Parts: sequence; structure tokens; C-alpha cells
Amino acid sequence: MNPLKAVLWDVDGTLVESERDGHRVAFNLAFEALGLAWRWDEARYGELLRITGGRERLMNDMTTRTDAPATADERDALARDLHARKNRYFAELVGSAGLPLRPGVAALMRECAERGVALGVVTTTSRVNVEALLQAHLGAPWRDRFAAVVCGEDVRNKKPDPEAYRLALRTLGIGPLEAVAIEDSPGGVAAARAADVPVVVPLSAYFARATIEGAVAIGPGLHTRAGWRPALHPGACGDGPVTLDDLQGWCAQMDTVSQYG
Ligand code: XBP
Ligand code: MG
Repeated sequence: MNPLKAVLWDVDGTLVESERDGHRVAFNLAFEALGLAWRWDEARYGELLRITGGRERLMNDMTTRTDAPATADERDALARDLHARKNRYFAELVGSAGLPLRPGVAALMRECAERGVALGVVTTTSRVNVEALLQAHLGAPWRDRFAAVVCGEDVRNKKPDPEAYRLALRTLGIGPLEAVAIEDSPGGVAAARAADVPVVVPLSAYFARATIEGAVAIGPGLHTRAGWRPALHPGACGDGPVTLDDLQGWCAQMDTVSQYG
């Protein structure tokens, strides 16, 4: 059994419910600011989440709109403008304290620090959004707490490609079985698995009923040890938050669980 050396965190949906209440809201503000009648409701945004990357998501949505610009260059320019505006609105939303850390996240990060387990961020979201979010929740020295921070700009291929995970492992100088990924989406789970990193899934709003294959554990959130598959035995920790020993135990079982949406 490999002792855990690092916990690798996805950002959107895992640290914060930032898709439904953050990026989606900010995209709609950007549409409004440019005088576009386009709006993404929760259901439509859920469909669009299969496209990783905000700009890529905009380009995909434009293929379905009769009032989108005619040429590829015009669409690209509009997507860049909308995306930059969306990121500014996202930073404002994050700063307004409307997007809290998901329960249990801070406790697990603290335990990692106390026990000398490295923290990494592995996301294919833009760096500016990661910085806004982590600065708001962990303060200006947040960067010092993470031994690796991989963002969308650092890779050629976004999740579900494993490139972001492979880069994080190289940066940390560890093997995949010395790490565990925390991910909420099918694409994120696929990315970690393709890099051979075991994945724990605290289900998020958008992917609560999604098909998720090959995780080492799936459960309702890191705030509770109840309701996970494989089940956690009460032990000394009872139904408190998920601990590093819990992560280690799931990884050591070498078993995987799936859910089919
Ligand atoms: C996150 C994404 C991003 C965010 C929006 O997925 O797909 O596109 O929705 O952020 P993951 P940007 O963290 O799993 O890679 O607008 O910066 O792309
Ligand atoms: Mg996610």
C-alpha cells in the first residue's frame, strides 16, 4: 500500500458549487452586458457542461443559434470577449461571499497540512478564476499552501484528457498511486483515471445523478462519513467529516465503484 503523498483537488463543483451559482450566472451577465438576449438556464448549462472550458462552451452553444455571428473569426472574437467579461463577473461573485467552500473541504485541507500531505490543484479552468476563488477563501498566501497548481493555460488538452493530472504528478515528483484526486464530474473522473490516479467523488449539484465510472468512492460530500460507497465504518470519527485515513482506506481497497445516471 502506497502512503498518500498528495491530495489533488478539482476546483469547479468540488471546492465550490461554482458552476451553477458562479460561472453560469456570470456568463448570463456577460450576455446581458453585450446586449445579447442569450441566457443559460440551469438545465441548458448542465447540458453544456459536457464541454470543458468556458470559451469552448460558448463556441459550441453558438452552433445552435441562428443569431450568432456568421464567420468562425467573428464567433471566436465574440467568445473571447464574452469569456473575459464572464471571468470578471465571476471574480466579483466570488468576492461577494455568495460562493462558499463546500462543507468538509477546509477540514480536509487542514488535516493534509498537519500530516504533511501535499495539496495540489488540478483543473482546466482559467487561472484567473482559480486565483479569484482561492484568494477569496484561503486569503492571499493561498498559493503557498499548494505544491502544484495546474490550470487550463498549462495544458494543450483539457479534461477528460489526463494531461493536467500527469503534469501535476511530474511537478510533485510522485507516482499516481501516491496521490488521490477529488473530482465531481464524469470528465474529471475520467481524466484522473486515465492518469492512473485513484478518484474520490463528493457528488455536486450538477452531477449528482450522472454516470460516474471507476471511482474508489462516491458519496454525498466531504462533510460527512455517512452515505458513502464503499461504506465507512463509524470508528472514532463517527459521522464527522471524511478524513485522510478514509481516503487512504478507499485507495488501499483497490476496488472501484460506479453509478449509472
Ligand atoms: C471546469 C470547466 C471550466 C469552467 C469555467 O472543469 O469546464 O470551463 O466551467 O471556467 P475542470 P473557464 O475544472 O474539471 O477542468 O471559463 O475558465 O473555462
Ligand atoms: Mg469539477
